[in-house]
Amino acid sequence: MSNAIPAGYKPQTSETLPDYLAIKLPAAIKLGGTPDQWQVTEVGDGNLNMVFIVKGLAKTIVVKQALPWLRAGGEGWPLSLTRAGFEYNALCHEAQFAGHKLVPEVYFYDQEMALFAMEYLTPHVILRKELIAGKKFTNLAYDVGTFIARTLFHTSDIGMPADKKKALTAKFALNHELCKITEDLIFTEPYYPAERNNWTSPQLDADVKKVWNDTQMIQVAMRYKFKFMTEAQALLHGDLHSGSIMVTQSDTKIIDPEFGFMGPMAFDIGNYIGNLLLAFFSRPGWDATAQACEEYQHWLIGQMEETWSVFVTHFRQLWNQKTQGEAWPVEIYQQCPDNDLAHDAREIAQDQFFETLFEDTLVNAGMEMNRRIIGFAGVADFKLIDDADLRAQCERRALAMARELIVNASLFENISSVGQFVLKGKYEY
Ligand code: SR1
Ligand code: MG
Repeated sequence: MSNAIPAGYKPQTSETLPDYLAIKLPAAIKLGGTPDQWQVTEVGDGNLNMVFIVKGLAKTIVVKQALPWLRAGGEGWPLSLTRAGFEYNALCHEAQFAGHKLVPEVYFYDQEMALFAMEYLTPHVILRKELIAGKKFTNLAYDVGTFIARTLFHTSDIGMPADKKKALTAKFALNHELCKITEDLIFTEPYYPAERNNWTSPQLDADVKKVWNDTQMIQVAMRYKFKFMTEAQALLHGDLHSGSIMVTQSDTKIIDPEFGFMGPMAFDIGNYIGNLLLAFFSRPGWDATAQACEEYQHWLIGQMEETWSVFVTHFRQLWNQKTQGEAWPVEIYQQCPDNDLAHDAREIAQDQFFETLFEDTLVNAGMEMNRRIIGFAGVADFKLIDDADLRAQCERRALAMARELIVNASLFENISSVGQFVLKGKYEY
């Protein structure tokens, strides 16, 4: 894929989209009525792309188009159109491995127009909005945990044949522009006075300066930047925060994998856990009473613990049943079903694997928390708290916890001990 703008590329508008779709939409997708009867609304509120809802008389679809720049940065922040293709490909792979129950269906992709059309999810709402509203979801942890387990397992050397895995690595290696955004915004800029940083000022000025002088934390951050850049372990969603998940009471869909690439597994899990913790620390800004705050915070910690344990259980199951994948190969670990030695060895191998992954996950969670408070891209959980003093108090506690996760990740024995530690609240920065 090249970075040049294709000759036929044109940013779509609510006015132009019906005529375009009338020609391009596959015949099987019947919106009903004629193009002049289709209602188009631009609803994109993310940082990168245009998103249209196209409502026909019989069916509604979503159309997502990349612009040659980053939506949140304007024309001064150019970004190649190829990201639409990476997102389309990531959605296809995720559906293949995690199933359509967890991933929206894509109807078609037009490379020249850097656009694809997909299922309209209704009555789904962005999870971040629901968390801010203090809502709870019964299946969420199970759905997110299994999504992460399936996509990561099946695209790693543990679950995928080496030739296919290397081909997948090559395919997504060209998504380097979006990787660079993550490398800059998560792993670099929060740790020095970068121009794009954006924190609650003046309330957090001193806290942010402490971060810039925290050599111990910065050394870990830089080590994890290197891991992010070099550990092509599995196909990541690459931006798995609560704004990339849509929910109803009974359904969960993971959307927006435009940052997809082959990277370290801990990045996806850590990103999600980091966002649950950001929600946790924002609660005093949202709940009317201390009791309501405490109760919802316990639910969020429960989500963190359950998501991790569903992920581990599911990943282990897939590993136990595997028939391919050259890492920890079946020839060594499953020579015969009654081979207890091989069985024990597999369990030990898995324990060691999850121990490393757990520590890396905690560091990545802390990195995500820091960048959402200090860096360019904040989160609504904090940003929408009007009272800046209260917001800063919440953010300060989140920064303190992020530091614990980054610097002391290896001291946490398991996910419940992280939960207990967060709830006890004995951390200061
Ligand atoms: C410049 S893009 C900022 C952020 O928005 C996306 O959702 C990613 O999280 C990215 O880091
Ligand atoms: Mg997004």
